[in-house]
Amino acid sequence: MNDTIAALASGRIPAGVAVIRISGPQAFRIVDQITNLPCSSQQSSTARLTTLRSILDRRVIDQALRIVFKNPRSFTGEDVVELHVHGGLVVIDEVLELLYSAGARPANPGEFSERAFLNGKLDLTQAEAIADIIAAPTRSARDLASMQLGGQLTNIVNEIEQQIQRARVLLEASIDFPEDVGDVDVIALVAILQAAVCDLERLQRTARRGRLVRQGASVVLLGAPNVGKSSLLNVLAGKDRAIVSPIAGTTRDTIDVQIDIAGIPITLTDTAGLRESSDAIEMIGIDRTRQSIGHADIVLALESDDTPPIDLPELQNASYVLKVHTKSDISMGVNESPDKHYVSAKTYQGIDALIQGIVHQLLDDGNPTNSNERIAVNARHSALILLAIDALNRVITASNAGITPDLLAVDLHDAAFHLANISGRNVIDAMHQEIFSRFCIGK
Ligand SMILES: Nc1nc2c(ncn2[C@@H]2O[C@H](COP(=O)(O)OP(=O)(O)OP(=O)(O)O)[C@@H](O)[C@H]2O)c(=O)[nH]1
Ligand SMILES: [Mg+2]
Repeated sequence: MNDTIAALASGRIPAGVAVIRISGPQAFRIVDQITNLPCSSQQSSTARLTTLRSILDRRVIDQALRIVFKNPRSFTGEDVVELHVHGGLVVIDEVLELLYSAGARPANPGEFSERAFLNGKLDLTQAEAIADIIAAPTRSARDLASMQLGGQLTNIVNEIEQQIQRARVLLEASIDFPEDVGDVDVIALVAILQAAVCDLERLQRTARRGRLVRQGASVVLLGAPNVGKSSLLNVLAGKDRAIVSPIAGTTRDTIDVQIDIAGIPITLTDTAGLRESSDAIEMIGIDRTRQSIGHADIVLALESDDTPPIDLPELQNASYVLKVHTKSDISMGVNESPDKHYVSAKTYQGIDALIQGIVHQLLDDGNPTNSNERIAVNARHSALILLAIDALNRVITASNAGITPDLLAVDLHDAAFHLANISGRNVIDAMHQEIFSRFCIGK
């Protein structure tokens, strides 16, 4: 990180203002070449109006607001300058060219955050949270990411790591100082580890919600022609997106609508009604209907009194099927069943319950606390948590089987290593500090 990087930090241009960010040991020297007043003379974290000039002929390029952040009190921990220029393409290009010719290089994607991480300004979960905030498709996703940026996840993982450190201290003391400490207290060791596994499993159960809130879910409407798929899609979407008609076979192709249900970004897909057909275009549509089942998190299988039932082998492969009886306003109520949702696109009867059923199915993985968690781990955290749980379970089994402490220590070290990778912290340092703070090594 001896070099200095520069890039446009703000979004789509043209815009009123664009922010160009420069970070690195030469940031002030480089910016000084295109402004008159030296950066070092400006108080840190303050803004100042300044004229940007070309290096060779001192031609005026733009008026900019310059904010100077002196290291280590900056986002990256390095010297940082932000130039708020007028947000036109030509201005931005010219300023960046000048900065590059003065010694900066173009920043790689995520490089400012990477520097913040390497300089200890952010841990990995916080760096990920920044990316999540930017990509958040819904307010719920943004809320989750904000929590993570605030260090919520890191704090929880830290607490679990401390439990594991306590177990490691117990174990390593009996390895290093057997005369002083004696045999490992297996009951105490296992109790600590079981508590840690329990906490990790609780965290792990938030992964499903994390995936749904970050990446969204797919809900596909399926059924015979005229069963009311397009009508239901329009009601759920709150707008007339798909054409509705009494003519069977109206929808010929799949139609996607993005909706937000309980903070989960959902792609709702209307499909061509399933029936035997000799119409070439309708058959292509029906083929697409079948394909969409494979990608669906939930299939809404629609039936009504006035259309034939569908019997589709592909439905066996669908991850989840919710049965929906449509047109409840004109239904005769024959064969009523508690495991079906009765809805009407005309009177809206049963629509709220259907939405709740969808949310429940998406979020519920057998854990009642799941949907109320204020954090939700991502796929990377989840993979590391699973590795840590495996390692801890190995230690628990081996401890109960009377395996020697030095062998247990290997798996315990692994568990701590995987958890430290969640935040990206150096586990060895933590371990040393823990041991020296608890034992007086005076002899
Ligand atoms: N009474 C009543 N009629 C409905 C309801 N939902 C749909 N219909 C009617 O049923 C007919 C078919 O509705 P669509 O929503 O187009 O059905 P579809 O399943 O999309 O049909 P295809 O696109 O042909 O596969 C239309 O005449 C709708 O007005 C409902 O809840 N109650
Ligand atoms: Mg339709």
